[in-house]
Amino acid sequence: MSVQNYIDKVMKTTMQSTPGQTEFYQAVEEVLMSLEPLLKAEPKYDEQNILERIVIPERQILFRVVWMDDSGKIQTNIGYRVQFNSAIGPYKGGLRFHPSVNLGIIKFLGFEQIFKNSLTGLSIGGGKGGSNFDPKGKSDGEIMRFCQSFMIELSKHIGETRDVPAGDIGVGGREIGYMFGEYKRLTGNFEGILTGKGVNWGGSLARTEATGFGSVYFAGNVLNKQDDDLEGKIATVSGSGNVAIYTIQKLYDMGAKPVTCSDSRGMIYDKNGIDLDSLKLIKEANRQSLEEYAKLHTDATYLPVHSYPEGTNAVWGVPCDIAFPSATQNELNLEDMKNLHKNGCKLVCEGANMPTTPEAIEYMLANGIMYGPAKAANAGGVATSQLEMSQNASMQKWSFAEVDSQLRSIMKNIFDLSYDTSKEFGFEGNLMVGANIAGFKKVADSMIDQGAV
Ligand code: NDP
Ligand code: 2IT
Repeated sequence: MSVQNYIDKVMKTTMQSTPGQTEFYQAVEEVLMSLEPLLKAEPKYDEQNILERIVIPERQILFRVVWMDDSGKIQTNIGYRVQFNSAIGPYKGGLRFHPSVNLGIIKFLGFEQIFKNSLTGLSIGGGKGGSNFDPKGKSDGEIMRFCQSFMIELSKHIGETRDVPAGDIGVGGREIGYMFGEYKRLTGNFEGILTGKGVNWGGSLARTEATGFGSVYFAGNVLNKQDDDLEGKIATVSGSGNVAIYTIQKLYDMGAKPVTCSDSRGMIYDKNGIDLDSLKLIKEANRQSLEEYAKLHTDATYLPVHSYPEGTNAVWGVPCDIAFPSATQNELNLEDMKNLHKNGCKLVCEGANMPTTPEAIEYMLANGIMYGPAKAANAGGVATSQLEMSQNASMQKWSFAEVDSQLRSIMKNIFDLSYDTSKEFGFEGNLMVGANIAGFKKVADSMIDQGAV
């Protein structure tokens, strides 16, 4: 069978056997198409049925989460944990709490996590979980009762050497704390079963900053390869959560100027550069809308989502040298990419998972815009989670500088591996192809070593 027919066959079976999982198909198709040169060079992956195996999670757990709201009413949500692949280590990946969560979303995230984790060079398998719970507008007490109920079931499936969840959209330090407390109450054990923990109780310094910092380090590596750097660059950033905030912070450290941020209700354009202290106050401390930013900074423009030009995300209409999509999946489409191109954008570096649509990726590559794909560019978060696991296992605590320096070198290694692999397979500089092949190869070879599992 030709390689293209093999890929088509696996895509078709996936779509027939798991109907309605659109985002999952999108993630699978991107990886499988990128693997073509590898599959041509090495028939063993077809002979060993690797593609058929790798698109099916080793295990997926779906459970009811029942909790009581502040008015005494019982509320019900669905909980998920998809344990996708443990060929190179225990399952590792975040938990997402957002009303849009369904099995297809968790599977796309879990699938991407397999290859991202492999690229870090560390021993971590791929997994993801979450719930369709909406944290917006909930009191602390409601968040706590939800997290406790969620952990009552999740605790049966996780463990330091089995599966170690962390944060993602809607899950930060507060939620990790409530879940960790409940796990300890249920089992009596103080164990590193989650990462992103508080620094007083087993968390790693620099984990909070790691995804955003790592994304900027990655962009720096891409530019360095072109004898360029971040100094003086104008950057647009979407989102205003964990990843966006620390992307903005590190951009300033590296001499760049971030001029936008956004949330689900609107965006801010501040030509003077986003004021980091105001952003942290509004988002981290007070969980408010970005509209508050425009009240503090009268020079800045706030644009609500309903006034964005039809079919576009207004963040990508702002002229920039580098774009950092750092909010959510499919937030940058073909029209947005055309706008970026028209305005002279040189690099798109993905802090979020799968933020760029396939048509926009195609246009970007065809028009010479450099591309830092999510699996490589945002791997600093999970890599630092593994550094947290390492510290927990050895009962050590490393300094911020020590963790940050390891993060920097991991991001450089990921860039080099992705670049060298793209070159080896005849696609020099196409980091999407390089990252997908390099991430896949290590996992697939490990699956072959371990037999029919
Ligand atoms: P947060 O919950 O801290 O922030 C998410 C941000 O994105 C918020 O500003 C939120 O706005 C916005 N957002 C979320 N969903 C949507 C949507 N459907 N439409 C518009 N805006 C939206 O999450 P993170 O910063 O942790 O995660 C951001 C992205 O980075 C996600 O794709 C995540 O998977 C990815 N990522 C996260 C890592 C981590 O370590 N946290 C690691 C690697 C990747 P609002 O508050 O209004 O909802
Ligand atoms: O998408 C991701 O890599 C994350 N949300 C972080 C996962 C982790 O285990 O730190």
